[in-house]
Amino acid sequence: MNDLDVIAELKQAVIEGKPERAVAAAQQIVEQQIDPVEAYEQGLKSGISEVGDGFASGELFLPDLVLSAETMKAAAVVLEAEITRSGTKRVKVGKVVLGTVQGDLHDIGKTIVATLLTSHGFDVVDLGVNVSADGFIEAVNKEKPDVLGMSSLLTVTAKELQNVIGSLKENNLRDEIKVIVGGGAVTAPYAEEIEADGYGQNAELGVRMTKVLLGMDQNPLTIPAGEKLR
Ligand code: B1M
Repeated sequence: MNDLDVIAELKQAVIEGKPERAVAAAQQIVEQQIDPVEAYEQGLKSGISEVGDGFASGELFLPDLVLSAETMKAAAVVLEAEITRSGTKRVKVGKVVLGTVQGDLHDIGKTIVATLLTSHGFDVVDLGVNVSADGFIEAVNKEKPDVLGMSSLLTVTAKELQNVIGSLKENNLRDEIKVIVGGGAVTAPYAEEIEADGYGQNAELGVRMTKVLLGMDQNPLTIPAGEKLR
């Protein structure tokens, strides 16, 4: 299979909820040395987005969503291992505490952001999903990260991002760290409104934004318009 065909097969396996097929396609992607981040976005993310659209329009149901999500996670393990393996081995460049906000159980996007940050040399503390404002504050106090990253996929949980930023201020921690937000429920204008320091539309842009915030990437031209907030 050529590169495009194998990515298309990965996407189709997610849409149809076939874990074995998805894992086999992911392994083939690794064998053919196709960029695993590209395969993640064009295969896995694109496939699960179609399933999400089908769910939103009422053509698909929760069990379909669950099956496709499980399929995506099975194949993601293979691609994430390759992203980690091929990541540059270097001295740690900064520390990031990361989690999905309270009330939100979506972990797939947050996990790929964690993997990509790790492969770029960041020390990542992944708090998981459904993390309360107190949970984030406790972790910031304990880990003393350079950056706090938060993910939100649900419209109803997006306000939690603002809540956590408020808690950081109340605890006199806001000036100590940079805050970056992302996930399907977040947009660049919303990130700006809640006074986050940065927004990542996808995992790669999230990593780039993290580097910009820490002064490692000085070139504003590398950040598409609207994504550089401060
Ligand atoms: Co849910 N879900 N879901 N879901 N789900 C959405 C988000 C939804 C848009 C589907 C739809 O209706 N079209 C909809 C939300 C509507 C809304 O609020 N606007 C929805 C709903 C309604 C629900 C439930 C309420 C359904 C129900 O029970 N009736 C329920 C809520 C549960 C809860 O959280 N409390 C629910 C449950 C689930 C499953 C458990 C079945 C499953 C999640 C499994 C899991 O994560 N372990 C699931 C899934 C899979 C989805 C969709 C289809 C896919 C999400 C995903 O994994 N995308 C989603 C529709 C969609 O997104 N198109 C949907 C792939 C992932 C790689 O992308 O997470 O966006 P994403 O991450 C990206 C970027 O956003 C960015 O980088 C990643 C890589 O590019 N990014 C960051 C993410 N975080 C970042 C942080 C950063 C920077 C970048 O810096 C810190």
